[in-house]
Amino acid sequence: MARHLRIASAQLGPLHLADSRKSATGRLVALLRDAHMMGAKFVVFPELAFTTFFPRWWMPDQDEVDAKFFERAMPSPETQPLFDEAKKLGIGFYIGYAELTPQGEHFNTAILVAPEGTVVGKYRKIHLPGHADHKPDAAFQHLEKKYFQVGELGFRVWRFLDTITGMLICNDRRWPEAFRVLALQGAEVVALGFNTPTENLHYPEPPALRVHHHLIMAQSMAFQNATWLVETAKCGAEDGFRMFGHSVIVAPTGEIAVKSQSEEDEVICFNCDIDLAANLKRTMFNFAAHRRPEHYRLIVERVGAEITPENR
Ligand code: ING
Repeated sequence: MARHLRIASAQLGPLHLADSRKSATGRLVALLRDAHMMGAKFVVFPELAFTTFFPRWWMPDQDEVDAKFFERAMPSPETQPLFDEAKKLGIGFYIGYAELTPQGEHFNTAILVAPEGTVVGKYRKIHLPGHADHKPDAAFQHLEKKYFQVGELGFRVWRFLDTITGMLICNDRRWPEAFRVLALQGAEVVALGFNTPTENLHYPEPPALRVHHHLIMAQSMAFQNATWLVETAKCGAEDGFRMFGHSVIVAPTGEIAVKSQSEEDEVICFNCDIDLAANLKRTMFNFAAHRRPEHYRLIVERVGAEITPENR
């Protein structure tokens, strides 16, 4: 009998600078209830789900940034209602937030919370896009390299709701290595929250092309690693700065099972056959039978591309 898990992607519309933790948590609780009515047992929320995407703002006062956007505890009194409701409904969830550790470290973090309300897994974002310097002439900033440290927990998986589940965050989906490390640990489901600007801050890029990239990456990463992939957006115009939606649940076959329609609060849900990947893992993507790591050394040893002298 194939294992099934009804998974929901709980997309969040805009959170503005003026929005409180309390109001954000209230919307997340409402999305959780919607997911429950759809029969979901696992809900994937977005990256940085309790605040606006603050890396778009240059804020030199770190104490102000810490106070306004970072969580010293998760759950905290303001976010506790989400954990209470999930426990009451018997739902496990993934959620992203800005973590400030007791040692003063700053991470873009995601956690896996069991239906009993306990945090069973933590991931700290490794691929931090954007820049650390102020770009005063740019329409907006993308200061993840300023506000966050590179995560040091690695890419890991956990036994979760009778599946092997891994976590990634946003820009990680642009780096195939991240998915492969999870798949090499047996990942069957990958949860990924994202906040992706509609506009490219570096050069003019058609917004439809950015969505195209998002969708082809999701489908190829799910297929090439024979995993379910749930990618959930925080989206819409936050203080006028638009981010795209297109939350998706992608099957190990690479097919989009369901996709969100709006750039607002919206829940999509699918009854995922976790064993759908069995044939792929046994044949086409039987890693043990087909991979040749002895030829992959450059992937680990080299950071940037290098052109050898004879090819210059
Ligand atoms: N956001 C974006 C992402 O990777 C980005 C940043 C967009 C980088 C487009 C490069 C191109 O989807 C986050 N939060 O990583």
